[in-house]
Amino acid sequence: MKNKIVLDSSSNLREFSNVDFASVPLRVIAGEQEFIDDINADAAAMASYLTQFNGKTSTACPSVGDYLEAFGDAEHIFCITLTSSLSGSYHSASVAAQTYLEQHPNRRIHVFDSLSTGGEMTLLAEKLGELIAQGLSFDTIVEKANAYSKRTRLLFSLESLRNLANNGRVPAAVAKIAGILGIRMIGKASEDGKLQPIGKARGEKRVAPELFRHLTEMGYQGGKVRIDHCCNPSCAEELRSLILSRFPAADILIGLNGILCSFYAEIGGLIVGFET
Ligand code: X90
Repeated sequence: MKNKIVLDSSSNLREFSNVDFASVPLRVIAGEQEFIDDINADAAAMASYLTQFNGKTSTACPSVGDYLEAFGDAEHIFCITLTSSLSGSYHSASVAAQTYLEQHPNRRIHVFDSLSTGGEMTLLAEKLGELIAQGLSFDTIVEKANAYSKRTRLLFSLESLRNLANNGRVPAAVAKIAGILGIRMIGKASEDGKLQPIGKARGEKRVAPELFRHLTEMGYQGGKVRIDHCCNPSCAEELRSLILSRFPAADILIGLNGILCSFYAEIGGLIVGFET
């Protein structure tokens, strides 16, 4: 059986080992300039370009056609999207899945709404990879993956809410409470896939300790952690050290935010997916 795992690029996952894989890019648009969130994209360069750019910026999710192209000719497709509460990516993927099944009635496809982004999507993809390797049936894989996704969470620290607020991805009231500029906000993905502020970190030095405190309060017990950052390796490393000092066997990977996540989490932002 030809299996394929398809994620949109908000997962920050760029390659995958044991299963055929595709990342479907979102885009950031700044005036005439378009930044496509593909494997070659330089998020740090975009972030520094945007600090000089005063015009209107926006983002775009993948189209139905983009997803159909990514599905290719696989027989069993497992697709994971950015939360449907903040993006049309899940909708595009779902319409593409319907079209695909009309064209290929004997194939199977499941679209997971991650209700999240970044490392929490990556963890689900890794779990799918394991379940596929075990040779389980399509329906069993979907069932076990859904159960697993109830045991993962997402935390993040954002340099500001500017791009999220300007693009209507957080309500004005939330942005106001957090303060739009100049405050590092700690937040989590809520149960319904929205951004939920849970605290502020006053000063860069407080970010990793605050993230670690929330991680344990949210039920982390030493399992997997997937940390992605934009231009902030020291904060990511500090979080890793804090986790390892309490949980020496923790499986922690540090990666880079792509174009989409770097746009919304901004320079310095961290996105952390973990198991509870
Ligand atoms: O144009 C589009 O369809 C993309 C819109 C994306 C909006 C949210 C992206 C979030 C990126 C920032 C912090 C994490 C918030 C996650 C809440 C579930 C990362």
